[in-house]
Amino acid sequence: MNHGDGTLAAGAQDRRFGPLGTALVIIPTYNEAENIKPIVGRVRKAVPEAHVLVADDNSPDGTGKLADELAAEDDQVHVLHRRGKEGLGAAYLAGFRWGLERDYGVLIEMDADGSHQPEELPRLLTALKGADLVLGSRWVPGGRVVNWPRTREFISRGGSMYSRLALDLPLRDVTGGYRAFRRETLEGLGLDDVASQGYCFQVDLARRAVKAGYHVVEVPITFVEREHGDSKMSRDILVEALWRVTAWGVKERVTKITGQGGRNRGRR
Ligand SMILES: Nc1nc2c(ncn2[C@@H]2O[C@H](COP(=O)(O)OP(=O)(O)O)[C@@H](O)[C@H]2O)c(=O)[nH]1
Ligand SMILES: [Mg+2]
Repeated sequence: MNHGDGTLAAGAQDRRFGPLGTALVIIPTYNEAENIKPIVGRVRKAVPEAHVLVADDNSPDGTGKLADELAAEDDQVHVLHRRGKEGLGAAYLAGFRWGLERDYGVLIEMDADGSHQPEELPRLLTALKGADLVLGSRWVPGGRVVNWPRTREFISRGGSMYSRLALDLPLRDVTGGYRAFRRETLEGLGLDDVASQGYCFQVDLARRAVKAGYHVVEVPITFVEREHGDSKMSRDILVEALWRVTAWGVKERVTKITGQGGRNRGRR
């Protein structure tokens, strides 16, 4: 479903969507000392009404302490200190829980390293006015990556294409981590049994949203490779994504053949 403006959409359309409410930008961090202050500053400037939650896994480089300094001087900045490194997925789940327990209407995923430009947040939020979930997308017309090594681009494009085909998803960027959810969408995804991490976590949420019939829209973004600090991407993260996506794909096909359930079962 191409909207002609570079976006792709999945799920029910022609629905009425309620007002958005206050947004919480969740930024998971592990060793992002050089990045955390600039990125939070850019978010606060780009969307002054939004709040920020830094979900830090007790970074040895002191990122959590720097985030505390920001929170001390700005009551729209919050910090969730976690015990130790448990992966991106676990940090987001804890951040979502924190936000859902409070009065936020929108929960946003964003990296700390500058790859997701806070200046593009208003475009994600505008799209969310007519959607349940907005994906910042590198692989729709108008989306692009800057300074990414060829191998990373190849892996990312390949991962999205494989997920799209294996899981029958009408989406181009399935592994991206720049996303805006309405509160109701997250509440409807059944987060309690999400066990996946890394890229797989992002594929898992996208797939749950599409299967549940939510209206998912992709908005083109410019993804800029980090200048400071190191990527936490690892071979383990890739292997996990590959086997989980394959297992989900096989399970869906078996379910279809045996006639138990099917697509768009459940909500809406
Ligand atoms: N809290 C937390 N954040 C993490 C963890 N792993 C990665 N991150 C953060 O998730 C974001 C994306 O990670 P990054 O290493 O840039 O992955 P890449 O962009 O795929 O290379 C960054 O803000 C990281 O600091 C983790 O185990 N715990
Ligand atoms: Mg990164």
